[in-house]
Amino acid sequence: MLPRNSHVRSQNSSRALQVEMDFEAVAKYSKLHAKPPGLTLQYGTAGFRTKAEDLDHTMFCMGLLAVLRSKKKKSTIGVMVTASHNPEEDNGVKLIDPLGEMLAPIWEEHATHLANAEEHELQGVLTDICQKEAVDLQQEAFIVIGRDTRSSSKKLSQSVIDGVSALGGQYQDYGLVTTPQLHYMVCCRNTHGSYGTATVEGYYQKLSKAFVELTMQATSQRDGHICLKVDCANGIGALKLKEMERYLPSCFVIHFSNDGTKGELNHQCGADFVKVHQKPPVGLEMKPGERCCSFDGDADRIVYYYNDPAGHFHLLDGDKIATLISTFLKELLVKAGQTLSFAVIQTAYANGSSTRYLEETMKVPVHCAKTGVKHLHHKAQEFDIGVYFEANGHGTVLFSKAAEQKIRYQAKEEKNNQKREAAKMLENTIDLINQTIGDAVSDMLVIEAILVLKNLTVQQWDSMYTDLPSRQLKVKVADRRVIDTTDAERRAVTPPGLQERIDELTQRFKLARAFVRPSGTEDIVRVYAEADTQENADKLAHEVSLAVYHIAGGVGEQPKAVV
Ligand code: 16G
Ligand code: MG
Repeated sequence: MLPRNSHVRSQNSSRALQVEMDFEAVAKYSKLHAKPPGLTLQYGTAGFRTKAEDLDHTMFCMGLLAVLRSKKKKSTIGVMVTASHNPEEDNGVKLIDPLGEMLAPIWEEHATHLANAEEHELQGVLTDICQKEAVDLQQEAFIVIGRDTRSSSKKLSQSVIDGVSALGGQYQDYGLVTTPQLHYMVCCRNTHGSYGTATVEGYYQKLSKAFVELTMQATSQRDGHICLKVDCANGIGALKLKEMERYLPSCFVIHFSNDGTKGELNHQCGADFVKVHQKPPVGLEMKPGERCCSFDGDADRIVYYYNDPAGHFHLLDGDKIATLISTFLKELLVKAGQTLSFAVIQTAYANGSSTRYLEETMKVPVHCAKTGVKHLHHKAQEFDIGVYFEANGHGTVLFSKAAEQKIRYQAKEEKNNQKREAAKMLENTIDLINQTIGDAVSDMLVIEAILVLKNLTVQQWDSMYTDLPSRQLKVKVADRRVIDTTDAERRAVTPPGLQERIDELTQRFKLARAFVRPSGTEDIVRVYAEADTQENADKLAHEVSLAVYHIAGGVGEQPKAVV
């Protein structure tokens, strides 16, 4: 219950806030970043995302909000300007919390509130956030800002800076960086350097040192060099991987495709394109057996692939990556004699074969989380070692503080040579992986190191298990919120009758599974289906799409069969 004088108190504190917050500056700057009439946006799974031309005001507001968040947490906060794998004309923004995590959910609500406030409401909303969150306005604020290579990003990041300045925050603009690099900077700054040095050089040095030390322990280095083709989606990953190349051993040969010198960002290339279309990107020539990978537009996702001698395309997605990394870590834990809790976190999109392989062959506990990094990250924190990957190639490994300490201690003090070596490899893996968020560059180095250490070809890695054929489709409905899900999005609770219909359809196929969920980034419903053959997966996906269309208020043309 509220104290009897709470009303009076809040009026007083509101007056005090007005004295301390420079509303005049906010009003002055905000006129320069006017809100487009009628625009309402929601801070979704990965922040705000829409057409770049509509985002100036939202960026300004996120600058303001970052200052309040920084004051509240007494820490550096990050603001990244990117729309990841979306087309060039889109853009987006997300805030990064103190340890490099995604923004806390309650602040996502504040973000939505603030961004949608009309000019005359801005002051009230800011005051309201400060009161609800007990923000100490005397506290200093520090913001780090980064952006991707989109033509709109520079100007939009300036709008963020205006927001930061309007509330008197200090900032450092890191300019062009990958999303995971900015997450890394935030974490470094808030751990006073213990996570690493908060510069791009610091990032390259940390990762390359760990990579060199880890691969040095390889006994059989194939023919001595690592050769990899990388599709950079014509995005920031190209710039940054090129910068990093000189920190890597010369035996690591990278062939760049879609490096931004010719093609358009994310257009027929990049991790999302390759995963969704299950085919190689344009602009990348593949000889049979050649190991290739694709980053997405802001380099926080990666998928691998190759062509077999018969010319068939094989995709190694986030599930295959999680399996490779988990196998490697589990073997090392056994060698080191460490008994740490270990789990893999997937989403409903994980291929059924991967889950079966992890649980039945590798005897690893698997958990299913809702789509979106924050959900997987959160679950992974419950274990000493939590490997999380979305099938789309976004993922990383989290080590608890206690696990990290145990491993580092053993790597130094262990008397038994074999155990000590295993602990050292675990230690290098900890340093190589970007624990703040999925990171295409870091994940790529982890994968390449494992393949060298285990002396595996990409085909051998692929043959760990065989994916069930799958299909993803989109359905347009009048209001996607009519679909509500449960059980980590694997079952629909509304609209009535939809889940029953999906169950009925699924039963008609062998090894089949299907689910639907409203997208968090687009105004559509997503459909996923897998079955024993591609034909059946396609059929099931189509049937389920029709069910969504008819039961959940489909608009436009009825979904067509997959051809
Ligand atoms: C965002 C999420 C990604 C998720 C995707 C799903 C982050 C940083 N990114 O890109 O994890 O897979 O949304 O999109 O959380 P959807 O809701 O449109 O299917
Ligand atoms: Mg991305």
